[in-house]
Amino acid sequence: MNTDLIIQLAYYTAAILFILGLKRMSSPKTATSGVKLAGVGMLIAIAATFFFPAMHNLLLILLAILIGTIIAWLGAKKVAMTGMPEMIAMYNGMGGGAAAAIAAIELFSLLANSDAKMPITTFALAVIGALIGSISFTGSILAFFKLRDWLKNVYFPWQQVINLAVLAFAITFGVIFYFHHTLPIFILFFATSLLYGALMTMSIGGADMPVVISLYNAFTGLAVACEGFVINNVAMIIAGTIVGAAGTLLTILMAKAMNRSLMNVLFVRFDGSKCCGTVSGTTKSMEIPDAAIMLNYVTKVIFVPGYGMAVAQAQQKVWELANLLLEKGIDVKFAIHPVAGRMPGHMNVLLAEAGVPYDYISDMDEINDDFQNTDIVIVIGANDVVNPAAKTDKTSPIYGMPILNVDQAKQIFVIKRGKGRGYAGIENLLFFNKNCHMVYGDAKQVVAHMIQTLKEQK
Ligand code: TAP
Repeated sequence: MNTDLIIQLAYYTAAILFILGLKRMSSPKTATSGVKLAGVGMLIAIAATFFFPAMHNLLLILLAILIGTIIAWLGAKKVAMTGMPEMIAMYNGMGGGAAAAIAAIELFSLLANSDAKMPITTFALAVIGALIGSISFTGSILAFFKLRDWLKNVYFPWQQVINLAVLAFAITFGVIFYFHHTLPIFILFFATSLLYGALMTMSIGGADMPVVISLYNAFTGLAVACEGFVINNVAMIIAGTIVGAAGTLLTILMAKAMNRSLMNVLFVRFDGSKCCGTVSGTTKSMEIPDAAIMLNYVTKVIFVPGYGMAVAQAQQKVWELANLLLEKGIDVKFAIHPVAGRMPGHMNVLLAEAGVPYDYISDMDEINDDFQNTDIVIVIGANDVVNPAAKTDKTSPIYGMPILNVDQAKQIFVIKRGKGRGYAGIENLLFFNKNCHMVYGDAKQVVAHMIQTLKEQK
């Protein structure tokens, strides 16, 4: 068998593993094996690359792989669940940057060798991949800094017009480069492309950042697919297309779950502090033991986890409390909103980590009609996803976002540390409901205290 055939077979095997892996990632039950399958696919694709006859600089490549592996391994081991979006943003940026770097080398070869020719379609794909990859690179890195709170939103006059002008310059320099292979045009093209990525992300903030990261994920996939065509690499074309399609679908789904259009996410300033009608009434608080004792007299309880549960790492304790209720014959369920937490599937991952069986977990659409027949809903560190303002307050930035109908339950306990607002930065009308009681404290400590109270009563 010749080497080329071996490489192509390996690439197709890798592509099949990517597709099967992605399919398995769509359910929490099979997600772990899906990640492993895709990882094996990536390993095969990398190994196959070494068989290219023209491959040289092997030592440098191996060194780069070693450094990358160590950094990624240590980073992934250390990262907290709450830091996952930042990590995804960083890896995304690296993918976009790598695609742009491939394009830079291909385009630079036109500069370095005046006899070199590139068909117009290949050139166009190289330039498009370079543009999208560069945008994803700087955009994702800025997103990383913003999620870390190292950078605030930046606004300036005529922002959108200036941003679009920079994008128009980048495209123009890309076109000019086809006719004039000169170093200044080459540099201007990449500089404006990279600048646009940074400018585009500067003003996006608040609840929109994870949607933008998902969009950059799609961009990275597209850039990789474009460069796959340029260097004739099947694995890059297939993997890039899959990532591009999956990222696009995820972006649309997330925007929909937050009731924001993509245009709105990208071009309209999200500012929760400047909105919403005034809230009348007061909130009522309840002592932890009192809340725990009330759980003895109910038949149905729904837990609603949110970002605060992730911060407190309370998932094990919550499952322990749920088990105590199950032992008492109480019907227990967990309700998950599609954008609870800070990334898609955030709550599913935490509950799976705590060992909560999938049968106890319901999606919003499945469970939303059940709240009205529920005795007590325990909201653990969730805020925006249970805010009835989404249904009633037209001035609210989350108006129209589907929420969990927690307000319809007979009794609601909200566990949170204090008066902190949710990601959208707005007041929560639920907390002022007559059937709602605030149980203040760190989620893990509150739930532990509830468990202790229930056990002492036995
Ligand atoms: P949030 O609305 O962000 O509310 C989290 C609440 O947890 C806060 O009000 C906070 O109040 C409380 N909290 C923080 N640490 C806590 C702790 N240690 N113990 C107890 N409570 C704690 O959370 P959510 O309801 O999950 O909503 C998610 C938000 O993120 C939505 O606005 C959504 O649009 C946005 N978002 C999510 C995604 C994805 S994909 N998940 C993507 C984009 C945007 P205290 O400070 O008072 O404790």
